[in-house]
Order: sequence, then C-alpha cells, then structure tokens
Amino acid sequence: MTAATDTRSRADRLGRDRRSCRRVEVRDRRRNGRIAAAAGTVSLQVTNTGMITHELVVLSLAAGQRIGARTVGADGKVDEAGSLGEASNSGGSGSGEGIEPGASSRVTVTLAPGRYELVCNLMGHYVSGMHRQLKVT
Ligand SMILES: [Cu+2]
Repeated sequence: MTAATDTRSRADRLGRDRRSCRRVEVRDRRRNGRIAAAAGTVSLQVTNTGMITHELVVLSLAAGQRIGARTVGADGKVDEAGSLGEASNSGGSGSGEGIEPGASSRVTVTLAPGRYELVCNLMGHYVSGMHRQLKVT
C-alpha cells in the first residue's frame, strides 16, 4: 500500500491515539461477560442497574491469573493497590462514594494490550461474583 492510498492518520497507522468507549452495566447479580477494547485510551461508561450501590475498579491481571481468584481480606475487599482507575462517582467521573442505583459513572484509562479485571470492591461484592475480564488487544 502506498502512502497515497492509506487514508488513515499517521497516529492510526502507528496504532496510537486509539480511543474506544465501552458501556458496562453493573448490577447485583453475578455477571461474568467479557469486555474487549483496543489498546490506547479506553473510556468505560458504567451504569448501575442494580438495587444497591456498586463501583467499578480497573485492576491488572498477571499472566495466568484467573478472574475472580484474588484474595479477599477480612474487610470483604480485595487489594486494589495498583488500581488503574475507578468509576465510583455517581453522575461524574473517577473516584467517589459509589455508583447509586440507576446512576452512571465513567473512568478513562490508558491500557496496554493484556488482560484486566473489572471489579466491584465494595464489601462482599467481589466474593459474590462482581468481577469481569477486560481484554485489551
Ligand atoms: Cu458491587
């Protein structure tokens, strides 16, 4: 392909500056569906369709690490040190007090190719199944 016929921007050809937006639903019941996105800037628009407050935290997954296999502490939460970002601000973006039922929040993260785990880290929610895989390619 010659440069004249490649109408993509230089950034696209180099795989940079790709932006994708994914809508994610969080609710009270277990939900294991996988989400996929292109590497680069990823915006997650998170809507709580459940009856209680939730949140969404983006965590890295090590090679071979399974979804849902994190150690849950006595506080009913997993270690979220190294969190890449979270949506827990009802009606806004970033960190807050949790996403109230019927509300939405969003978070924008820059992700390299790999596997990530989207978790709700309110007390007891991870162990009840609130974790999903995000695969970035
Ligand atoms: Cu939750």
